[in-house]
Amino acid sequence: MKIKLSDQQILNYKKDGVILIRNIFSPWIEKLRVGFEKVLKKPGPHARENIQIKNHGRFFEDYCNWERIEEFKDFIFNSPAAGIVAQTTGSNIVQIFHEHIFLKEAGTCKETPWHQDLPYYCVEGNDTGSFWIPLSEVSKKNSLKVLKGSHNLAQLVKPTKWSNDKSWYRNNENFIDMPKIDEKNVFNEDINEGDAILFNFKVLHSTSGNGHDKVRKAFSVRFIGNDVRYIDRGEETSPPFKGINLKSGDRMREDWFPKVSIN
Ligand SMILES: O=C(O)CCC(=O)C(=O)O
Repeated sequence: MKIKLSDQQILNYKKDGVILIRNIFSPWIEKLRVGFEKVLKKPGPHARENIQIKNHGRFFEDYCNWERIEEFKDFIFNSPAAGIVAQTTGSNIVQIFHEHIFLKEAGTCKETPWHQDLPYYCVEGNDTGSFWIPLSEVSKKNSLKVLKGSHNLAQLVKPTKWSNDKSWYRNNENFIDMPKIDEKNVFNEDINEGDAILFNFKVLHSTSGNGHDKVRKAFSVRFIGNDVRYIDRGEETSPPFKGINLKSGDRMREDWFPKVSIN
């Protein structure tokens, strides 16, 4: 079913790089939970545990499983998600980039550090949209925080490895250090089941630890629109997409990143 965003939502997305869309994916949550549990049971080759210290909780992530997880594939191709990204980015072509799951056990102190997604990726462009969809009860305290307007920074911020805070790349000459986070511009809202946060790949975002007494699970899914092109970052990106065989400036290949209907 096509969802029509308001002009104000589209303007806010352009201005802030983030919007909260209420009650948009309610019919899909159960299905995404089934897919999430399948990945937990049988993680893919990219699965990562970000905490190595005993009794410090668990922060698990995995990505690029949608081709083997029917529930994720169904969501990507049949939910209103791609159509929403088409509207917020003014794109007439939307492709799936990949999906990502995150799990933080109750009592896990580890934060997801402030970061932009784009510098980890092998793409550049502005017509991007990542949905963050909670699959468990989430409050303001353990929800996603986003620095509004940070998609307009003149340069990308140096990416790091979440497990040890070391630099992701050996060569960081194209990146700047993390700017000061101005709390008054931080988007941080209470979020309910079926709601989603949509954000540009360039905005700075983070989550706190999980101080709640229940596990926190979130499903992220990332789409690319009209102006997105491949970029060779000279080193392994995240996700790595080994063997992609593109040159900087090429459109992303449709056999790996299929177009998704936006109607
Ligand atoms: O859920 C988290 O802790 C991190 C989410 C995130 O960074 C993302 O969706 O890009």
